[in-house]
Amino acid sequence: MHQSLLKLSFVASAFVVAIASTAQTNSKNYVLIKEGDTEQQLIAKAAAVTPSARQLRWQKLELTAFFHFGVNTFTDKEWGNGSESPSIFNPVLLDAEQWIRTVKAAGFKQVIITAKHHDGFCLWPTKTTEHSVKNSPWKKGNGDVVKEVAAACKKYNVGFGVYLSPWDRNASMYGTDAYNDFFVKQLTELLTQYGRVDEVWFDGANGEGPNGKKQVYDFNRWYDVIRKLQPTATIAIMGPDVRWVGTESGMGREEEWSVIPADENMMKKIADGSQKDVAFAPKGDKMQKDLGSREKIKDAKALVWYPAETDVSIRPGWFYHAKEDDKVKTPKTLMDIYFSSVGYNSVLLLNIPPNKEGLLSDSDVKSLEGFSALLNKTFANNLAKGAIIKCSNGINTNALLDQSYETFFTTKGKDTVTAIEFTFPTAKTFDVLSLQENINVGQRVEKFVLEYKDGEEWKQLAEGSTVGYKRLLKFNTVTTRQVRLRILSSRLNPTLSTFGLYKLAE
Ligand code: FUL
Repeated sequence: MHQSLLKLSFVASAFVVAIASTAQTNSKNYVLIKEGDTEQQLIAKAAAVTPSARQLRWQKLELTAFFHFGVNTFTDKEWGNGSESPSIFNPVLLDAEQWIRTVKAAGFKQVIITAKHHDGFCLWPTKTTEHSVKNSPWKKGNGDVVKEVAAACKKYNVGFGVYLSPWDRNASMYGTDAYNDFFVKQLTELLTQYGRVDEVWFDGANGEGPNGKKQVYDFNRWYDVIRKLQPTATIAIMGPDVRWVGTESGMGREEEWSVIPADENMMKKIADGSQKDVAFAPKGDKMQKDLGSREKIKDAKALVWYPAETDVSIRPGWFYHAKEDDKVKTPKTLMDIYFSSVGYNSVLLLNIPPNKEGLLSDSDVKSLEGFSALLNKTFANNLAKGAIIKCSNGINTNALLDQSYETFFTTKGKDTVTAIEFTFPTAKTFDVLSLQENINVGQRVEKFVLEYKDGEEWKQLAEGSTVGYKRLLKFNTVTTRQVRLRILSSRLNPTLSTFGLYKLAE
């Protein structure tokens, strides 16, 4: 089955819950909707759901990197079947510092290494199986890829995460209860031997075991282990903190709500108070165009903060294949992906697969350099800086241009609509709008338009629905001395932390 379909079918299957922390404030990352709540009450509740501390930290990273590396790198495959000999794994020049230096220079704040992919081969010398680096010729069996990546992350102050595939095509006990114990042991090793772990990534692929049975994964138990051993780590995809955006192309959704309905099982746990701070990985189709609009939440029994992560590879495959050296995405394509992921209220997880030598290849490094040059050039200078701002019902309008995320604009009274006018000292030329809501107080904006003054007339430049942590819009280049942002609909008073206008770098 196609990987995405596998992931989807698993997402659709029933599974539940984990324990999460609350945000620093009294607000929570979930809320129960009571029978009899009016639409207004429901919308007010939705607007007050906020990210947990770990979700907030993760969202602010914006750019994270994936390293798919393992036996597939040597067999030229995407999925191994578990019968690969450890003797094929020999990345003689492996230099994790080169990986981390490269991605850090390109603006990435956190990385995730495939400690074990579906083939079951472990990149660390685990005690749980012989199928690992300890039986490979690399460093005469004394190597540990996970350790080298963790150490490089620490050295360069980059976040460190692990991908541990639930699906294991090598483990003989796969398909039985014993596999869950085996998995807990593997998790425990990863979460106790390498210092702080910032993200744990569980994929949705769930194949047949050797006994013909599908494994029932004990996710709740695994989540408990993670919360206990690494309480600040986000659990992604098949986990409660971070949701798969629903594509593997780098294309998020334009209307991206981080607050979405929770399902019935989750609600029960909220309602009976069996856990103090709960968060859930809701089941259901995550590929729909809209997951959290008024229409989508109107019958919800509970709502949860569950933000989207957009995973995509810099190459056609997830693993390195020499034949794809000339198919590395260009800096321009990576910029487009930045706009359709980070710019769509999501975090980008870009995969850059190390090659057989254990290095990031020249073509990937060049492309990343080109991407970060475009990114830095585009966003170096906010052209709205120095504007005179007018807003008849605004509070703290100066916060829009003060470059701080924490300070924010909002509206007076109970106003949910507003118009903010910016007049520049001289005409400015731009084609990008950047908006950020202050998600510390929730996600609220539902509809906005940007207009510019052409003579005496206001003309529309761009329009959008959600903003969230970050919303970027491109439009035809315009030169003007005045723009106006109109917020046409919002759940409670809208907030904005930043307002930016930029010119796309070529
Ligand atoms: C998929 C996996 O099957 C792929 O091999 C890859 O790891 C990707 C990120 O997730 O579902």
